[in-house]
Amino acid sequence: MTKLKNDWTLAEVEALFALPFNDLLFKAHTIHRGNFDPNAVQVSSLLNIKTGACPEDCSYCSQSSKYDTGLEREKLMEIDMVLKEAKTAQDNGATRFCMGAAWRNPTDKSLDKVIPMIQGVKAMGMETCVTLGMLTQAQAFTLKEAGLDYYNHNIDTSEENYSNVITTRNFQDRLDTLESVQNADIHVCSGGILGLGEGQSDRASMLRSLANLEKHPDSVPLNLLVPIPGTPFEKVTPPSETEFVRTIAVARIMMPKSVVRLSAGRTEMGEAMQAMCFFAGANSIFYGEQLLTTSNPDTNADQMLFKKLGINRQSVSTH
Ligand code: SAM
Ligand code: DTB
Ligand code: SF4
Repeated sequence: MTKLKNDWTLAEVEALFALPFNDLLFKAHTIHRGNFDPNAVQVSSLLNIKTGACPEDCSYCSQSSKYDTGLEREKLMEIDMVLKEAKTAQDNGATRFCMGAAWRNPTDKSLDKVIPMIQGVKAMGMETCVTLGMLTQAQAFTLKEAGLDYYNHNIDTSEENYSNVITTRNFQDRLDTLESVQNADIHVCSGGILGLGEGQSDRASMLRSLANLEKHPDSVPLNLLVPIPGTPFEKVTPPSETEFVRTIAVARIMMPKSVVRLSAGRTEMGEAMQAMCFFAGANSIFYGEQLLTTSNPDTNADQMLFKKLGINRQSVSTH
């Protein structure tokens, strides 16, 4: 198999962003079609297993203890409840269950409590994903042994914009965890958020950091910021719709075999916008009425949208 390109220069990525919209979309869709069934979209469901009181200061997040967002903190969820939610997600057609915790990093003790959750969800026949913050190499190996399929850890924005968004950790901390996850041979899920006050060259730089990892992330979630009252980014101007679609298209071109997820922010997107994202190369969504702490489109609306577009809900694989 030919090696996927991971030596992108910023100028090369910016040149993709600068293409006329139709040329960019045609290029991205052609690559999409060459690698995936263009009518298949993978669906993942999310569950927040530990809510709020996070010591990090991520300026977009409802769960940071630094901002008064009115969110009620909750301790780690009981396993029975987690498995009940996973069953509901599976009955609704999700093939992957992603459990998130508002931690800077898990302690070994808390990780021990998450492991039976992973094993329980896996035993139900679903793919498992967790997002628990920064990991040590040993913790990544422990998760691999527990049978974890995916670890989500977003780089969120460009290295250049990072300190405008988060000051309690740095960009390299994120890359270090991604390296530990890759070393443990767990599938990497890593992407970012659009609408964090970044410019186009930041978006190019963020995608460059993802595509220049030793191995492309298997899954690349691209979120549109869900503005949270009480956070510093409550009133940031969002990118235009075409700029969001452009970013999906550039991600598809740069990481042709990765699954690109149209993630948070879909409640603010109309059908045509979402359809354009699928055309540009998005082939996964979060499905179910709740993301972590905010809402997602209702499942009936998503089913109708898929029907209108002739999209099949299934696990996607490259060809
Ligand atoms: N605490 C862990 C961490 O930050 O890695 C895991 C949970 S954290 C909530 C998971 C991801 O959700 C973040 O990295 C960020 O990309 C995304 N996220 C959080 N708040 C968001 C928002 N308001 N809008 C869009 N995406 C958001
Ligand atoms: C990802 O990239 N987006 C998800 C998941 N990975 C963990 C989280 C979106 C959170 C949106 C805001 C909220 O619901 O709190
Ligand atoms: Fe904490 Fe994660 Fe929210 Fe940052 S994004 S404040 S690390 S829960």
